[in-house]
Amino acid sequence: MAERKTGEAKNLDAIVVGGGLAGLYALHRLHRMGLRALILEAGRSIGGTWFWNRYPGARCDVESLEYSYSFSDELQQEWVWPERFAAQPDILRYINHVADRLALRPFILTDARVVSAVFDPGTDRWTVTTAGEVFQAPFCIMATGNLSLPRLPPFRGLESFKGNWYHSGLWPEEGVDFSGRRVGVIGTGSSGIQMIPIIAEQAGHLVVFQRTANFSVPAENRPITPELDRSHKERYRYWRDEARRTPFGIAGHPPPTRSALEDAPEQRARVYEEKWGTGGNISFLYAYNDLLVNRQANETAAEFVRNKIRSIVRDPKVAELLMPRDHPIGTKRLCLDNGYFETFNRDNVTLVDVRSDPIAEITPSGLRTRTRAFELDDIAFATGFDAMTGALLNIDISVDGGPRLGDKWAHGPRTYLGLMTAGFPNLFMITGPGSPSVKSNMIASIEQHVDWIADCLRHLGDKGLKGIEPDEGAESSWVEHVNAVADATLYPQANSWYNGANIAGKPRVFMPYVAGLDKYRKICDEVAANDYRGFSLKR
Ligand code: N01
Repeated sequence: MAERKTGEAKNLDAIVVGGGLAGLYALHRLHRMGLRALILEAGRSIGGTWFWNRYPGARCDVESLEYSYSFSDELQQEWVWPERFAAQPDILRYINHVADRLALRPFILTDARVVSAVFDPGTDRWTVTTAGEVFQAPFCIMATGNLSLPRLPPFRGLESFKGNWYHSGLWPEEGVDFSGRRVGVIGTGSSGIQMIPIIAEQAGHLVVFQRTANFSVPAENRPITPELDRSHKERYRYWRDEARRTPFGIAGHPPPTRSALEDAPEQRARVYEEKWGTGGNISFLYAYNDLLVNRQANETAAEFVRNKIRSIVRDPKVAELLMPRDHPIGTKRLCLDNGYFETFNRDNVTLVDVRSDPIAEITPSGLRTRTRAFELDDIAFATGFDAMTGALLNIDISVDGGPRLGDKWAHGPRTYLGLMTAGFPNLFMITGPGSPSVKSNMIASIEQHVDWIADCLRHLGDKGLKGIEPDEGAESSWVEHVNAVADATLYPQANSWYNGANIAGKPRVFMPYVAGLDKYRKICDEVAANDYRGFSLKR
């Protein structure tokens, strides 16, 4: 059944904003509790991130057998993942399968971008408005995603460009054929690094505009054999339990016990070589236990990757440009690639350093840096997202006669547990800033948050309570704690979207909680068990 448009049932028990992996599971949990809930989704269809990010080579950097819902044994048993790291079309197929299996579609409104959400303290209800419709419910759950507001740098002249341009996060559904064309890719984050090798194979010529070199390790992607599928499924409960006990919510990677500085250089090289051959970013960063907290230890891993780049890329000048030197490895999302560095050995690929020679403007026929002009038929922007807060603040969220979220967060997001923010009763965020979110297996974090929120709503219902809101004091302590945990690591040493550094003028605040999903889950459970410590419950 297609997602339906409906004019009925505008009064609900809960409104869920966003029809990605978070929104779909939230809807399912709320239905199971007998609540009337609806998803409002901006896209033409469901899938969230996996609906929009269709650029060539888009795939997940968490293994498929881990990056999937764990709440239903039926689902995890019946679904067959073709590859170790799932490609975007397979993940989107999975999401659609889940929506059908759980009969969610009649409760999803698509093409319904939410523009505002206003809480009325008199009636304890949220009024949520799309371009054409109004919905009301006592609870509003923001499942808007962490990387869902694409960011296009304000390049002069884009409107004059006669060719086609695309953003990785708004890729056309019908795909793009770059065969024989002159293509420019701007950006070398995860999205750029995934699309560049594939576009290079199609394009007549590809120019990669790199401002900051990025670390990347091989995915070592491969088909999942029927034997692996079977053996993993026989022990799925065991793997899921193990994942719950890990900081990333991902099983199969025993935590390291040694410091990188304990090993002699030859032994360290062997360890890194083995990790490089295994593939995967967790595997690599789990080579030693201090890579993300000790700069000297980190440098040993960084230099190993630089040496790999040296050995792969034939032109030493190009290799030098591709070597990251401005941040510790792993403090930006460590990219996973399929032949990224090898791509720069192709005759039809040119690397341009737009750090030393910045992009001045887009021209009708291409792009001009300060010193050179490039003729291009197509430009692909892999320039990232207004992460963590962008999608939330894109909605005008306020309390009638009270604060606006945009004003409250003017100096950076403030939340208690990344779940709620003081002054905004009954407004939940799934994987909000201040929670492990992007520093964990997103699906594991989504499930943990949705379960916590669903249990909270059940508690409120059972006790006849009208609402819940964090206390300012608890929120301030949490914000301090999130910062203190980050400050004890190397993460703040990178300019990244984790701390808003990718957006001019965005407050510089480290947003994910990096103590680990295992520790965080315990904290959330203790808060709930202690009568929602740090929250005020309203009669
Ligand atoms: O975005 P990014 P992304 N001129 O912000 C450059 C997830 N994800 O879409 O570093 C020139 O990382 C910018 O340069 P600089 C994953 O969590 C996951 O690639 O700011 N260049 C940078 O190179 C990831 O971390 C998967 O100097 C400009 C790039 O654009 C997150 O999404 C796949 C520029 C942006 O990199 C975001 O990744 C894809 C300018 N004016 C994404 N402005 C997987 O699961 C920006 N840049 C594998």
